[in-house]
Amino acid sequence: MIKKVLIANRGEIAIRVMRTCREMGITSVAVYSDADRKSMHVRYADEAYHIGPSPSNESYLHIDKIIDAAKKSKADAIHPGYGFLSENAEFSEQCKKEGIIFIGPSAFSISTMGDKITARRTILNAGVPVVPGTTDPIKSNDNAIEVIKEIGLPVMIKATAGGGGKGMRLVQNEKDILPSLRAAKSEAKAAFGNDIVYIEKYISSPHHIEFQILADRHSNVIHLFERECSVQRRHQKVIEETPSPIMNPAIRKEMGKHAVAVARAAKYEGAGTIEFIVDDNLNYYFLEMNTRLQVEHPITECVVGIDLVKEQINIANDKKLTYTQDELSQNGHAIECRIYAEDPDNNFMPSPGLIQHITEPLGFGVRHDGYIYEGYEIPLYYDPLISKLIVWGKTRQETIERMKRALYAYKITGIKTTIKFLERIMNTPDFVNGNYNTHFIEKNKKFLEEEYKNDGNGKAMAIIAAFIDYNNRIEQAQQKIPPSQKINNWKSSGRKKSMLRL
Ligand code: MV4
Repeated sequence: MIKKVLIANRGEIAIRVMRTCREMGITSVAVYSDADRKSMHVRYADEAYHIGPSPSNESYLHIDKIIDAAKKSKADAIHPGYGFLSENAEFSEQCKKEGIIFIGPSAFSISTMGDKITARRTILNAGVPVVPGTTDPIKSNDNAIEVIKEIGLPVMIKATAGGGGKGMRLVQNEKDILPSLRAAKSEAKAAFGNDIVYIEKYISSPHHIEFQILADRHSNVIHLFERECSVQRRHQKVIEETPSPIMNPAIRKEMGKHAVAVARAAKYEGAGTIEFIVDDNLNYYFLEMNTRLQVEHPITECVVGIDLVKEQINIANDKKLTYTQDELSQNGHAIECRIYAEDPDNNFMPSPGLIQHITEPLGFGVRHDGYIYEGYEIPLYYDPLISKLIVWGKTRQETIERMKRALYAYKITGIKTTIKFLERIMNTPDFVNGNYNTHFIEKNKKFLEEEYKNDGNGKAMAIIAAFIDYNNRIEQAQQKIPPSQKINNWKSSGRKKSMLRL
């Protein structure tokens, strides 16, 4: 049984993992770099070990230093959080060799899904829809031209070692094929030391919808429904919500089954996420699998009522899942806003510096996962994410109103943050009526550049109209479903689900 966990991470996620450790009676061990001597995760832990200089390569990404700290502290397990070493197959393997439990999947699962061509092959064999395209590396210029003739333009050229948007090129015209191929290859070579690419049909204006899965070591695999992650800026997610406004029960069930099949095909264990792109007609395609706990996991926790870190630890302890798929349901709605130390009015320039004042939002339905405090100086070495505001509500509309209330109450001075940008999104008709895809921020650029003021003008009316539009659309979608399967998204108060899970 795990008694002591070293958290190989920093910031909000390190603290989030420590919270669950404390609930489970597990001792937590922090590691920290020079820049993080005064970080909250160090104070929050039961013990802390210095692992080196500020640059990640010499600290949080340094496998030997982290394993050393685990040995020194006599930790029996390591939780990698997200980012850093969380999807590093070698790290998972090293831990195993040293007799330390890695709270995450095997090196095999990580490398199968980390190589996108291998992932596509694996998934295709499991009968899951993948984006039409190649399952072999592109061998030459002629090969690329030949393949694109078959698939038809537009296409995406993607690096097999890529993911999250790196080493990717959209090709719309024939004359751009070879230059784009070259660019994708050299970008991939520089970023990953591997220039192998594959080609996919381009799905225009997609939604990004992902499924959370849990797999134990006893062949039980379940999914915890979807997260809608289409609100993003330059491949960085800004807002996530669940349930997805475009989903219906039939598609949800189908995609959930496919998500479970992907996890089984990868011989997965622990918590993982299957990403799909979904077009306006609800055609969906596997995109990639993330073999880690994700930033946006709390919205699933709120709506499904399960502590995902607790499940990760139980699974690492060889325990069986204590519930089946049929026992899970989505209760209400949750939205996460990511707060970055960036200036939304200056092209999202990073804004590190000293926190002069912080007032965190509180109250019913509000969860705040952060790590900054007054007098703390945000270092420039790491991710600019400073906190996540997660809000739960009975209905989508209530959740949006509650999020606006929480954003209004959230004050940070000393640095620039994205709080006001998030408020503008909450007051954008396309968001309010759930009518958005991955182009949302681009499409609403003008709107999102202006300060929102509720002065009873046309803007305020447009938002009210958007709420009405959304509710009507949901009502109509529900009416197409046989009454036996109806789930009521905005009047769940009558159902026997009394526990609010936050
Ligand atoms: C695509 C696509 C359209 N068609 N692949 C972006 C990040 C990486 N995970 C894959 N991405 C995309 N792949 C095909 N065949 C559009 C995107 C994409 C995107 C995907 C998810 C979330 C946001 C996105 C923003 C732009 C492009």
